[in-house]
Amino acid sequence: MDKKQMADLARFGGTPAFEESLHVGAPNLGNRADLIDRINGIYDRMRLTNRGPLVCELEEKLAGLIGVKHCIAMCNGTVALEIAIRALGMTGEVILPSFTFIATAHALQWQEVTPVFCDVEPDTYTIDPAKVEALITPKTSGIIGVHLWARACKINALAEIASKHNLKLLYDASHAFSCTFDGQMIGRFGDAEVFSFHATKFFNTFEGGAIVTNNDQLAEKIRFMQNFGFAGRDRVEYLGTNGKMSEVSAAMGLTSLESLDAFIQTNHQHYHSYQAGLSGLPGVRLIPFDEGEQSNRQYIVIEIDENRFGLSRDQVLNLLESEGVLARRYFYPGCHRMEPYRSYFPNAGLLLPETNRIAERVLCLPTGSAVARSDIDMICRLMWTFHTQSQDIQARLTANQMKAVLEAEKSDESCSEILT
Ligand code: T4K
Repeated sequence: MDKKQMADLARFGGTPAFEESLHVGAPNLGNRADLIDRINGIYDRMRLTNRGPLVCELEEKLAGLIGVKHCIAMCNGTVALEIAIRALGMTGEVILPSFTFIATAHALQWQEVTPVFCDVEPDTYTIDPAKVEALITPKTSGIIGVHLWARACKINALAEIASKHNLKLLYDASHAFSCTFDGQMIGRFGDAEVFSFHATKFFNTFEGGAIVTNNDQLAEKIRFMQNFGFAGRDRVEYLGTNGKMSEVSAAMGLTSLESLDAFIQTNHQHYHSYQAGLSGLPGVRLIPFDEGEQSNRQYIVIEIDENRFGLSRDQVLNLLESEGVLARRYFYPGCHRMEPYRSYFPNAGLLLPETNRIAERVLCLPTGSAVARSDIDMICRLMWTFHTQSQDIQARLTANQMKAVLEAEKSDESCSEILT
């Protein structure tokens, strides 16, 4: 199907390009038979959770892959963040980017630690080290950097600030499993790093996550805290919670690990297909990856310049949705414009100009093994048509809006006629 004219677009009466919707976050699935074999083993052993053999095996494999001393598998990334924050003794205020998934901020607020939102820098869209120091107060206990969309933060600069001010440094590496910074695996930096292995991540354990660290004492504390604080059968040493990963999740993780290279290869191919298909398209920038680093490329992110493209990011989102492409505005509108932070800090946005700017411009497109090369070619062709037809589209959308306003006014008038 080639959609060249405005009338071909689903928004204006054409047939949608995709009968079945394409998602950002459709899971990558490993070998079904291998997963079922592992689940059969769980049945036979009758060991379902509480650090069973599959969890231990997964932890060992992940620690080996990353090159860290300790990997503690968790029930999800959010609880992993909460436990890491508590185990590190973060209190008072912690500086983090607003441009992240809401879980990063909630993990602090949930423990009554105040998230202090820092702006992001324009090249990596990660926390801007140049703006961190100005936010440090006597109450600041730490910094959380987020390796957004699998692109590392400015790790060296953050480490320097943390060390100078004696702050804890935690990384939310939810997007960055199997990526490198300066040739070293993400997971080795800061006091600890946290991964998410949620179903929507390129490597998943259904739900899951992990904390990795080289600090022996911290690792021990985290292990206790994820198991209600138990340090022995009848001995509780810390305030703890239940953050354990189940055996079935570990079975999925071990199975996913066996396909890790294939998942990454597919993401790389998809990235290059998008690169080729969108090359030269005015007003669209595909967020680049450092070719010198290893990256999972699990997010395909485009930035749309409305003036050059002819349509706003939200108009593109809407047109794509009509075609069955469920693109996502990760992470619009920024944590500071979501509750409870919007009410707590109504003026936070004044210090976040870059966050506000990019939150209006970025869009994540489908990738991963559920997406075919031909799907990407179609998405790119649609993007070209949106651009070439943008003037007509704008005119039609404006006319539709006017019509809707007039109709609403008319129905208001007839209502007041009835009432009088
Ligand atoms: N820090 C950062 C920086 C994060 O990005 C995240 C999570 C966390 C911390 C917290 O980690 P976890 O506690 O989640 O482990 C999704 C994920 O739920 C979330 O894990 C992820 N980040 C975030 C970026 O995306 P939603 O609400 O956008 O997901 P949802 O349910 O709309 O799923 C996206 C699409 O994926 C759906 O349209 C359909 C498809 N999908 C989803 C699931 C769950 C499937 O096809 N199959 C599935 O099983 O948050």
